[in-house]
Amino acid sequence: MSISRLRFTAVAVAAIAVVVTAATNASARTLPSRTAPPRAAKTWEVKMITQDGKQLFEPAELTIQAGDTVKWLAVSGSHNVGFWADSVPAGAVELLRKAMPDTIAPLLGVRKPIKGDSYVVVFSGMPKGLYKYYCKPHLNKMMVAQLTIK
Ligand SMILES: [Cu+2]
Repeated sequence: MSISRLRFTAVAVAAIAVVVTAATNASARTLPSRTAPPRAAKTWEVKMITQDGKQLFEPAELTIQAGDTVKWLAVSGSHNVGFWADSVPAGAVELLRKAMPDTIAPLLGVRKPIKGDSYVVVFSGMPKGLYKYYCKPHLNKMMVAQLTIK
């Protein structure tokens, strides 16, 4: 074998070693996210506010995980929480109907006029996706918001 042929072989072996090392590192990097344990369920707070002539949910967009709880807290004004049956993921309506306490209509909770009161829903076993909701008394003022279960 000539010197140049030996050099070529050495370079080729080194190149293969680099590729194998890179591939091993890549799989090592992605491993933790695949094996990460599910976190404990959380409780999130969404404020229901009337302020300066406006009515709003704060935050208006929230991302949670299935099993989490959302507590809508009355801060000012009188509000409620309602979901649109056609604006939640497939299969969510029946689960949501069972999970919502004190409803005055399908998927519509009672009003909470007293500061400090809250309306609480546990999103246990709910399908992933987008859940749009509203406050019935202030729907004409666009008091709307959304939850994402990821
Ligand atoms: Cu409202």
